[in-house]
Amino acid sequence: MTSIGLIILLLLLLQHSSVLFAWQDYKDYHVFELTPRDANEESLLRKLAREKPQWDFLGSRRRENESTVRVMVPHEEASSLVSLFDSHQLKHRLLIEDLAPLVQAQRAENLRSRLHLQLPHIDVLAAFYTHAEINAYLDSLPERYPKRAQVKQFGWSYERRPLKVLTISNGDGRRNKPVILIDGTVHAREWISPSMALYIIQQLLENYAENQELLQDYDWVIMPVVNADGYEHTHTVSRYWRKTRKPTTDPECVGTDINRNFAHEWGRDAGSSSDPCEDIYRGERPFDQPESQVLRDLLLHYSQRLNFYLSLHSYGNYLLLPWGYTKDFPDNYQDMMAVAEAGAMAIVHATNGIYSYGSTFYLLYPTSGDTTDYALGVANATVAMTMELPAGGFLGFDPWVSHIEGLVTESWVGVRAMAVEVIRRYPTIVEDRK
Ligand code: 0X9
Ligand code: ZN
Repeated sequence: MTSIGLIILLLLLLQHSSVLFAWQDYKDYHVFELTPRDANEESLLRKLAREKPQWDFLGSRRRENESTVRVMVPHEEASSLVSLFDSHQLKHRLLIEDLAPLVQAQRAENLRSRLHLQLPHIDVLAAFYTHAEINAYLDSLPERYPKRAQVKQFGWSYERRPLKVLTISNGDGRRNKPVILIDGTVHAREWISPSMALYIIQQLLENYAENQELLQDYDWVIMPVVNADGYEHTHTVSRYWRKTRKPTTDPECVGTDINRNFAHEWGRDAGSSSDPCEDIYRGERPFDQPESQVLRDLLLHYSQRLNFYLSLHSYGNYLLLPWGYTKDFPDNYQDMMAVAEAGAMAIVHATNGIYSYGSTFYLLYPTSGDTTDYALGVANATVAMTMELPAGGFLGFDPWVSHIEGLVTESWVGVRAMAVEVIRRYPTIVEDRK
């Protein structure tokens, strides 16, 4: 082939990028379930998770009342995994031999559910939506609610997707109210997170009559998708992707964990990784990801009136407070605990759903450079929290469409109760910030 022919072929391939970036079908991916019997085995598992970044340890003990850990591996890794676990006498069993039919079934359900989509209208309970669809919906809101909804673009993702933020008010024209700032989809595969952000938007705009009190003295600022590129990647290429899509120093490994890339106690080894192939890779420098810069700018923009920052993640039924980086507690820990308690109590009354709440370091594991620690430590948030929504589907991150309604309505009870508590405790801007 001539060199011109080769260039044309390359251009054609690029145009049809699906040829280059084919959907990962997870054919013959195995999922093992492990049951650590004591604290030693638990810490051994954590160690193995760090030594084997190519094995996807899906959180340790993350489901409510769960005493097991799940690990996903391609089939060629399965025998070395089994012999390693055997050599440590770790109890394990094969749960799923081939992930492909399940991933395929969900993909089909997702495509089917979007057949009748009439943008910019979306029905939050009826499907999971792409970043572009969510943006189209956000863009339509100021026209429908001219006095109450404002959309602003705060920047671009690495792959040049516009990152949008919605501000909701009650339209009374009063400026400088305190703010509740909520973000979603810092982690790409946690699909219930953008759905939850959208549900909150719908409650505040479309169900205004019932929620007026939440907007009387407060404005709400909502960014449903922070990690736009990663999220798109989970729709088009690889369902269980977590990080961003910016290349790293390692040509083999793409992406940084936005939730380890923030400049508050960034870079501690206990809570993040310097290895670009790991899922908790912190980047080469704080804020070397454009998406982190955008969220940082948003937090700093509102820092003078940021009474409540809430980051929506999944999964695990946790209300996680700072700090993630140290076992010490922040000064206003008890106040934040009272807010978390209001949320957990409201949920247990409504549905029997059980949430644990407390510091990330104690409840979950150490994290360093995450958005919630930054919100409290640098951006002056009065209350800062990560909400780990409940598990869904077979790996926790992948609820079926039919589960969306139960998940978001339950979680709204908690978010609403926490907002009410924040508003009650801090009726105005908190001047005396730490
Ligand atoms: O590890 C994380 O980044 C979060 N969990 S997840 O499974 N969604 O990845 C938890 C971060 C919590 N950090 C703070 N609340 N500080
Ligand atoms: Zn997350």
